[in-house]
Amino acid sequence: MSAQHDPNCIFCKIVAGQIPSRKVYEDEDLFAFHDIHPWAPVHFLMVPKVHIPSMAQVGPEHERLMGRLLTLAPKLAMEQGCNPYPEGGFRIVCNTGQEGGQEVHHLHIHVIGGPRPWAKG
Ligand code: D5M
Repeated sequence: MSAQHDPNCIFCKIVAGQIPSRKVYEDEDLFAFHDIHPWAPVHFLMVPKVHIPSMAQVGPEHERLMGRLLTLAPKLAMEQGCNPYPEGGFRIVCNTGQEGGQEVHHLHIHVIGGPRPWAKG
């Protein structure tokens, strides 16, 4: 792992293939995989490959990366079985910090959808 990765981070290990995941998507900057504890019919996570602890550390140098992340999310949501807007749709959640409910400190967005009711939210 390079300096841009944290050897103790579980999501860095997933990106590096050191921990198995159910991969949804991968390119040079981004990685997406199914959440291990889904609370909706569609529930996957999208992460930048580079280790950024949370949204709180995002800066101007990440504008393109964050733009790509959010632009890709709707496409993957549809591919993963979310129904089309407006009857369908999806939810994007980005827990940030302890009070934001963040458990894994590698920036990630949850993309959640499918027919309701969901287990949570
Ligand atoms: O949520 C972190 C999310 O990460 C939580 O929904 C479980 C998920 N998780 C944790 N470990 C794994 C592995 N190994 N594979 C897939 N998903 C995982 P947050 O509270 O936003 O930090």
